[in-house]
Amino acid sequence: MSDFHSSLAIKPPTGRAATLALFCKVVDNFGDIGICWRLARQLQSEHGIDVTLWVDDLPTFQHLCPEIDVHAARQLIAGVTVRHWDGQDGAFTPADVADTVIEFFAVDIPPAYIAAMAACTPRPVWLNLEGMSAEQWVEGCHCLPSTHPRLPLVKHFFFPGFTALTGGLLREAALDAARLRFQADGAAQAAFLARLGVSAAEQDAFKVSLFCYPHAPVAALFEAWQAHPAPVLCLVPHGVATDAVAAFLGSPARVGAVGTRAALTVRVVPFLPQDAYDKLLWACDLNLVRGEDSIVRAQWAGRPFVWHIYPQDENLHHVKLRAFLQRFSPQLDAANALSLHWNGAGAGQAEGAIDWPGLWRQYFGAIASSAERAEQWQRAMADHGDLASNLLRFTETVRAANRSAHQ
Ligand code: TRH
Repeated sequence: MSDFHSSLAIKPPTGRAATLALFCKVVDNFGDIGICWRLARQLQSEHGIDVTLWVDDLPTFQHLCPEIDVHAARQLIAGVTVRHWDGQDGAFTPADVADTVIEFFAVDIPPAYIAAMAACTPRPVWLNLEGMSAEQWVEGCHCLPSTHPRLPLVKHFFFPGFTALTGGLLREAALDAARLRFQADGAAQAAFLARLGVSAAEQDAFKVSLFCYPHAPVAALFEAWQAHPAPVLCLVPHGVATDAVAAFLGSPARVGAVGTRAALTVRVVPFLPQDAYDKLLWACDLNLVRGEDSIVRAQWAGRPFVWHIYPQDENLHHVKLRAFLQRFSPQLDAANALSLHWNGAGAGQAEGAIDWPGLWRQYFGAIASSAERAEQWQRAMADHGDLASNLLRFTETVRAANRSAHQ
C-alpha cells in the first residue's frame, strides 16, 4: 500500500483491520453488483479494509465473477467476504457491526442491523452510495446528512460524479497503467481476441463492442454498418440484444455464433468476467456501453464510446443523458446526434425516418475528435481522485466527528 493510500485507510482504535459492510440488492441487470464488487475489491486490495459484501442475488453475481458459489451463505473471494443476504430477519449485535456501513442505492438494511448500529459506541459511519448523474444538483446533495427518525444515527449521502464537488468515479490505482500496456501490446490484444474466438482476419476490422438494453435500435445500426466502406466487427457478449443479433445471424445468438453481411460481421462472445470485460473495451475501437458501470469503464478505456442510458419514467434519463453530453462533448455534434438517437432522444425525426447510415457516416467522419476527447476526458476525470479513496477520506471526517461527539 502506498503512503498516500495508507494515510486514507480507516484506523480503528483497536489496531485490528478496519471493517466495512456493503449492502447490495440486485434490482435488475448487472450494474448493482458490478459496482459493489468493484468497490469491495478495491477497498480490500488498495486500502487493506476487511470488507463484507452482502448481496441478495448470487447467480447474477456469478455472471461477472465465475468463482462465486451460488449456494454458499458465506465465502471469501479476492479477499472480500461475500455473504448471501437472504432476508431482513437476521439477528445482529453491536459486535457484528462494521466500522463503516454502506447501503447501495438506498437499499433497506436489515432492521436488526440498524438497531445494532444505534447501540455501538461510537456509532459506525453510515453512507448511502447513490446513483451516478452529471446533473448539477448532485454537487449540492453530495455528503448531505440525514438523521434517522427514531434512532440516534445519521446517514450521509455519497454521490459518484464527474466534478471535483462529487465523489468521483470508481477507478483502481493500477488501471491506467494496465490499460496502456495492453493497448500498446498488439500480441496481447490478438491473443485476448483469439481466446474469444475472433479470427485473425476479423481482428483487422474496425472493432466495436456492443452492450445495450433490448430497446436500442440495434437493427438500424447494423444496417448502417453493413454499408460502411471497410469491414466492421461487432462483438456482442452473450445475452445482449439477443433478438436483434439473432435476426441478423438468422440463428440463435449462442456463444460463438457469427455471421457476415456486406461490411458487417457480428460475433457473439461469452459474457465475460469483469476484468476481462475491461480488456474487451480496451481492445475495441468503439464501445457501446450502458447503465452506470460499463459507461465508466468505457471512459477509462480512453476510446470513443456511445452510452445507452438506463431508461426511467417520463424520459428522465434523457435529461441525465443531455447533462452528461453537455459535460463530455459539447462540441462534438455528430457524436451527440448519434448518442441522442441511440437513446430515442434525437430531435425532429420519427424513429422510422432516422437516417442511420447518414448518422453513422457523420460520426465516423469525426471519430478522431471523439477519440481525442475520450483521452482528454479520462485524464480530467482522474484528476478528481477515485471514488473509493474519496469515500474513505469522507468517512474519516464523519468518524472524527462521531468520536468527538462521544467524548
Ligand atoms: O447491467 P446494467 O444495465 O446495470 C444497471 C442496472 O440496470 C441497475 O439496476 C441500474 O441501477 C444501473 O444499471 C443504472 O449496466 P452496467 O451498469 O454497465 O453494469 C454492467 C456490469 O456488468 C458492469 O460491471 C460490467 C459487467 N459486465 C461484465 O462483467 N462482463 C460482460 O461481458 C459485460 C457485458 C458486462
